[in-house]
Amino acid sequence: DTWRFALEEVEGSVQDAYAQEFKSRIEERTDGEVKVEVYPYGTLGTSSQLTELLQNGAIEIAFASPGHLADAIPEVGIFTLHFVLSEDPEVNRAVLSDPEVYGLFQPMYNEMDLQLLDIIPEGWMVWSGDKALRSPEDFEGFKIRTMTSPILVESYKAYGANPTPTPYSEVYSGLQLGQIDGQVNPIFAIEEMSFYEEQDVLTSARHAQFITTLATGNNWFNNLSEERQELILDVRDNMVSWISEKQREYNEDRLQTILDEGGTEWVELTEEEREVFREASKDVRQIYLEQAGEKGQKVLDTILEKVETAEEDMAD
Ligand code: 6CS
Repeated sequence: DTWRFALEEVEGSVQDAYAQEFKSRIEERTDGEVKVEVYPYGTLGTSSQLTELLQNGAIEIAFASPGHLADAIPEVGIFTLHFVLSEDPEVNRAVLSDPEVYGLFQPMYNEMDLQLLDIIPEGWMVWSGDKALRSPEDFEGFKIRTMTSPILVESYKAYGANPTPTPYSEVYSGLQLGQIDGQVNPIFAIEEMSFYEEQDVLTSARHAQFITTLATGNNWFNNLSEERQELILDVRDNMVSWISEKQREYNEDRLQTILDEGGTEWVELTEEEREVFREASKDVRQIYLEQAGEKGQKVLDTILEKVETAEEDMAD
């Protein structure tokens, strides 16, 4: 068998690291009976197009990030909201792999002919621009590129910005041509996509992690033998801490690469500065609920509650 695995990111990315590791574990455990072919970003299309390929069975496995997927499944837009998940990666790991959280999303994926395999953080989102973005005033009229889901536009409108949703592949040229003033992504991506070359300042507000989801076609998954299904789920389980460590390493190393090269300033917001954004982001939850309805309410309540409980548990 050949399983085609498509990435929303280029070679050398966190998604690529995941896919390469997944490939080697699957191929080893099936004694080469299964071949996993990895397709980095650019070979098959935009994120939304990859989701369509999954849905119609043209590929078997792909990453589908909520920043794009919320177009089709509004409830996953929760993962693009600011200041909802914890600042503690351990807490987020516990919440995101909680069967109850996961179980809320699975039927939504199934309805869209998808099977949800995992929800994976890829690191803190960082703002890049020609200036530091320390307050909503700094965002006034700032043309920021966001991923393509409507809820993201709202997140940045709440700060007074002028958001422009575009596919990932158009960000670099947008910056170069001055069609956008800035963008937001985890550090590893800002480095490997060369966005920093066109930007003077990186601002870290720790407002949200970049979250992706790993999915397969639903029919494809359901038609696999039980043994193969269990293999996939087992490999998935065993990769949770592996990828968590990997992304931490990638983001740390690439920040160093950017700073070593010079010409880019690194700004970390203070707690007071973050608080202003936290307040400004609150109303966006209402818009999320308008877009995601009752199921969205359930998702938001469950996640907020789980984050709180997990934070208390870890503090003990
Ligand atoms: O900004 C984007 O569109 C993309 N960013 C990352 C880090 N991964 C995939 C996503 O499509």
